[in-house]
Amino acid sequence: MTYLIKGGTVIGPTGASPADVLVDGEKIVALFAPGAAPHQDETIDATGKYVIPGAVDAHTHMELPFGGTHASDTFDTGTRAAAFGGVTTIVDFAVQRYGEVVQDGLAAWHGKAEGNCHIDYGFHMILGGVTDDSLKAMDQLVTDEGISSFKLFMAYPGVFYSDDGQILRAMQKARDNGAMIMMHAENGPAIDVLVKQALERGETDPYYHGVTRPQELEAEATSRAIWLASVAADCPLYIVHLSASKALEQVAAARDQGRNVFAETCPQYLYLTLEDQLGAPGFEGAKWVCSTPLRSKHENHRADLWRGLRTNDLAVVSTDHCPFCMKDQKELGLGDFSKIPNGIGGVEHRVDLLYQGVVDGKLSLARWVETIATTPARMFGMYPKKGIIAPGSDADIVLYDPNGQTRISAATHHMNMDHSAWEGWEIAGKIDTVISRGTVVVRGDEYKGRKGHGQYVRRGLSDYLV
Ligand code: DUC
Ligand code: ZN
Ligand code: ZN
Repeated sequence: MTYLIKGGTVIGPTGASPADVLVDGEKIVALFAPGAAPHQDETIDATGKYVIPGAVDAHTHMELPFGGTHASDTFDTGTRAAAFGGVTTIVDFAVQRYGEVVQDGLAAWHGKAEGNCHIDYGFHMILGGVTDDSLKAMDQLVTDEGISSFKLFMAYPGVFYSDDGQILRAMQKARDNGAMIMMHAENGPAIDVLVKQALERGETDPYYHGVTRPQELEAEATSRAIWLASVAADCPLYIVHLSASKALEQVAAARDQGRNVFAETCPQYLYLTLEDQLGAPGFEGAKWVCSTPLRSKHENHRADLWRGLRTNDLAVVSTDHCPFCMKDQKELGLGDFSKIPNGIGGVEHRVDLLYQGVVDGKLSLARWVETIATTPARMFGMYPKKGIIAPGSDADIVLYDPNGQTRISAATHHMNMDHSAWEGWEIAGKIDTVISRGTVVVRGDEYKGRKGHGQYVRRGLSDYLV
């Protein structure tokens, strides 16, 4: 089907301009000055709307096994919720557990996702064990499977943790095959000492999850990862879920030297705090137990992170979507914060929450689109198929109403969670229409998409390297 999206203002990484967008089948075929397009029988009226590329969430965890349970969104529920939030592509983390063959972990993730996704999806690979075999597998995944990024953990000893020697070996391999190393940068062994000491003092509430993961241990790990990448001949390095000022300083210093060091942050670190959320009365704070943790409102983290987004020291905003219900899941940590499954669900709200940053004067319109769509597509080898409104690109398009209003609540969200980290928040802007490869999947509050529409995206190497 061919149709024209008429009367809107197209926003891209270089700014805004009024334009009409011609879609043919699954692709964008042309952009026209307003009114200049040949007549089309089918049109979508975008008057008064921003026309932005479908958002790309490069960090989600559907069905992740964690802390004795599984993240509560399946690929079905999670990608449907993502579509409601203006997301047309996710990149989820396939998991190689310790001792498992990498390709078997990947096959398991394909098994979970295939036929169940409402929007397009790709995979990063979590390496739970760095061995000769998994290093070899990295080459095969880059060459044959469209997986060009690998996540390692400096945290969670005994679960996902890799030591410095293992990290260095994986970085050397990535340097050779062009892949990106994604790093969970927190000093896990030191955190485990602080956790044990806190529990011995009887400090068991969710608040202490934050206290026992101080920003120094994020900054130290970030710095160590940057040095290790330097030893690996400037292997491309991407720090995930950066939350703290001191960690940002490490990234900024490396970038000032022209290094291939990049970082993302997430909406929770831009808005929420250790005191107001993690420190909520009783067990309530469990809703916001995630790692890296929320930071203190008495320090400058949130302002520094917004600044980092403006200066591109933070290139991407992802969600680290990893939802757990309070009932039976977060509750596993009643009386012991270290047993609360780590994660916040937010795949549905990132586009709106970042638009609020535009309204608040913290981000330009162009930077909004760049950080939620264009740069993640470029960073992870999906551009220009994804992340841009341009001829030849997939017709992944969101009509966004800048004058609308969004109210967030567990009663109305579509994620499979019995609470919302953003309950009662009223924010500016509203998703109006979401188009995935030419098909309207959301119009207003109505769902028009279908399970199985989403296709696996084979990714190339990053085109964001300096
Ligand atoms: N952090 C989380 O909060 N959840 C899943 C894994 C992670 O690194
Ligand atoms: Zn992580
Ligand atoms: Zn994560």
